[in-house]
Amino acid sequence: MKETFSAIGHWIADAFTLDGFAHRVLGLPELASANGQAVDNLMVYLHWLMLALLVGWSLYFAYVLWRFNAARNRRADYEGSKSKIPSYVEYAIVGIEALLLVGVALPIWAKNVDNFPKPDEATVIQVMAQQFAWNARYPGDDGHFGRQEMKLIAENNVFGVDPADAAGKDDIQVFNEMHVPVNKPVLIYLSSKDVIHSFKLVAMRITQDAIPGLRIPFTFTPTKVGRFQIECAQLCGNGHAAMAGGFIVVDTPEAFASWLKSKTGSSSSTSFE
Ligand SMILES: [Cu+2]
Repeated sequence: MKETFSAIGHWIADAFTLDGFAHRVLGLPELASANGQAVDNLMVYLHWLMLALLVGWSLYFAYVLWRFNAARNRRADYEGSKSKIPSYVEYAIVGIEALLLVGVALPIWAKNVDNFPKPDEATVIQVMAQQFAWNARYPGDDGHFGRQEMKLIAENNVFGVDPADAAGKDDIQVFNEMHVPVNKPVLIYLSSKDVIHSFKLVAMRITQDAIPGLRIPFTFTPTKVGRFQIECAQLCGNGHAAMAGGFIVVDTPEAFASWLKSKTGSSSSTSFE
């Protein structure tokens, strides 16, 4: 009996740690990136606040039902309560919410849109979304993307690659499955060839809209080897759901190197493997 109580006590204590609350109580999906921890923590802080409000308001509601019931109050009081406490409580809640927004949420966002890794310290990928799939391009062994030009873009050349440029000879182009090495920042330059799509990787806690005509950088650092589904987070047409056919495969550095080697020379201006 004593052990049961102690086990339950431990479970409850653990459920109220940051990680325990995120996964046992909120059931957040698996986290597989370094940048995602801050997002999960924010989720937990928000829900702790919501929980405190739920408990607080419920207690207050019960108190009011008791304090102002008909048996205790035969005649209506037209003055009502003059207490300042409700205002103070409201100010405190607004203060906590402002703190979460300005002190926690904005810094996370600012860091994610401002602190990009240097290209030579990251896995750099160009991603071109289309109805209804993902094209991806790697710079190959030389670390340089070949020349690209808008007017060269065609049905079978979504990145507008110039076949005459030698720097593009070892570029790699893949369709719907991109590999990255674990524990190294990934820097993606995202665009779209037709409508607005959105590159969502739940496990990495990353979502970025893909907008035709723009090349938008975003970054994440994968921390777990595995195969993670990419979803399109903007309704982009009648085949929208098919965009969940995109995957990021996080490899060990060795597995990534051999994958890259196996694909070298695949950029020959086709969008399909
Ligand atoms: Cu889409």
